[in-house]
Amino acid sequence: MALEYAVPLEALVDRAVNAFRGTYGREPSVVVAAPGRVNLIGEHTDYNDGYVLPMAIERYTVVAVDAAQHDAVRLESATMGDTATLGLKQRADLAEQPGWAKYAQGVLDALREAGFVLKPMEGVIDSTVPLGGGLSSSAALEVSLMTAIEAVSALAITAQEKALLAQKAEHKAGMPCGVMDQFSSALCEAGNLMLLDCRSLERQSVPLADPNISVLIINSNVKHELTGGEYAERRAQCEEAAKLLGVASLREASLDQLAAWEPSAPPVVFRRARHVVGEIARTTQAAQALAEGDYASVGQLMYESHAAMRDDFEITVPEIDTLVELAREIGLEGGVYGSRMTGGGFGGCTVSLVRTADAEGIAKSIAEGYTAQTGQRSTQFITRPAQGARRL
Ligand code: GAF
Repeated sequence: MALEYAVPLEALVDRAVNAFRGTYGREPSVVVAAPGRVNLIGEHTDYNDGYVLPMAIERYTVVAVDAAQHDAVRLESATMGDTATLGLKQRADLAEQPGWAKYAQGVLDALREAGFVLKPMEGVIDSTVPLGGGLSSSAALEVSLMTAIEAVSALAITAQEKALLAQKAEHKAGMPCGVMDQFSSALCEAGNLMLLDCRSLERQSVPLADPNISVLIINSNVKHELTGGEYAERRAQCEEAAKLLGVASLREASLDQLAAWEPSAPPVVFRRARHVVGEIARTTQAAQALAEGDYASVGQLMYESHAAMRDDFEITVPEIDTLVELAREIGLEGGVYGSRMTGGGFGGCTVSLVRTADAEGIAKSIAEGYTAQTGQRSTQFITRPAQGARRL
């Protein structure tokens, strides 16, 4: 079987609740879930005030917790098999803590700095979101933990506020991300993609109801931590381009303006800007085409997006390019409308729009071609657009 099937959310919840009982000897009072996301198109546009078109995926992080008598937040990760003890009133020393603790501590710090009073609690985290795969495992952790804290500490907080605070938490963990991932995990709706205007924060639902169309995610299993520096470098280059163009953000720049600027522009900064300005336009066009059921046009825009990420933004890796080429070779006749890398880059996953009846065969053929050409193994799954964070 080429396609991997999801652990159902109910089974993941059972796992987390059982782990809670095993560790703490009582029932959790609060259980929440927050999903990962896949971005159909609109990459590295969020921090340029542009548009993104993500959807939540049927892969979740579940947090089972209860209030506690001590003065900290204690969390066990069933996925990683380790435990973090985090400071409520001040930051814990993270040197002795597992790697994921920096995101959890970021959540506590962001909430505290926003003026919320947090109660001590203890709990278990379990997840089916692949780690380091460009599917927002860190946003799922931040948003699920914040949703659990919201319930235990009885905070009055809107979903949008939660997404913005979760973004702050990620910044505190050393990753200067935009708003897309946390908005997706906190606010996406089942059955819909979310066209998010990252300048005004206005959201539009774009339904994906056609049963003949599926979203196929293929994990190259090439992992890369975006706290490594390349992401921050891309962001700085975009800011430099906006400054040189005399605009507040690349959202304000047009392709004509770029063409006039090209002869005097620093070449690398120019190419970064060309990706972003083109990608913002492609994203609104893709949302429109998707709403009209014009999947061939959506697919074409996905291929163009991938080429721009590969050649102008330089955030793909050879393994990811191979996955997209294998999809392209299958083509429309074989049931592939389009394919591109999704997420921050330097590894992770591709997202492809495919005909449902052909999905299994497409996944198998790409997986075999990938192993033959790279010697690596991919994992692949299909998902419908899932529901954002909620208390269960
Ligand atoms: C990462 C970031 F967290 C997002 O904000 C976004 O910039 C994305 O990379 C690229 O589109 O997932």
